[in-house]
Amino acid sequence: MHISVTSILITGGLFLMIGGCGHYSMDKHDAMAGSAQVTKGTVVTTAAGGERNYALTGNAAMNRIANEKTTVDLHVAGLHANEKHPSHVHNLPCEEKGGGGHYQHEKGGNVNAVNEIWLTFTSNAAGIGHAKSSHGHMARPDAQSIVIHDSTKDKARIACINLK
Ligand SMILES: [Cu+2]
Repeated sequence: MHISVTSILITGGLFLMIGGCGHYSMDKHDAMAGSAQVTKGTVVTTAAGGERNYALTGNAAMNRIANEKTTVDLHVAGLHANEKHPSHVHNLPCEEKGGGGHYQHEKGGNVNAVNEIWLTFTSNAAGIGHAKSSHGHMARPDAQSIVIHDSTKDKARIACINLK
């Protein structure tokens, strides 16, 4: 009984999507049909990072997936060996207030890796860092950048990635 009701709902939903998408652009159609929406960017060393002699490279991508899921991947090279770098999705573009504050699923909620999208990593012996984060929420448009902080106590913003 439960299954048949579900299939009716799914079937009805598909017809609505097909009907509603017919004359939209490909991108809109894909979004409505549930394909991942990808925003991505390359690592840019900030002025503060440059002052500390970092010349970082790398990239990141955020995937907003149907059924309220978000995954983020980060790759960075040019770091010192074996250092822990706090990294997070931030809520402004890199050019505005250095990326602003942390993006939060529930605004004003907990400051942790559940309510925020953290990509904190420890670099390997070659100074390369990777991080992956998966969340059961669809990130809002204000998930706009990723900030990589220094391993030092001041957590200076050494790199930023605009997700577009
Ligand atoms: Cu941060």
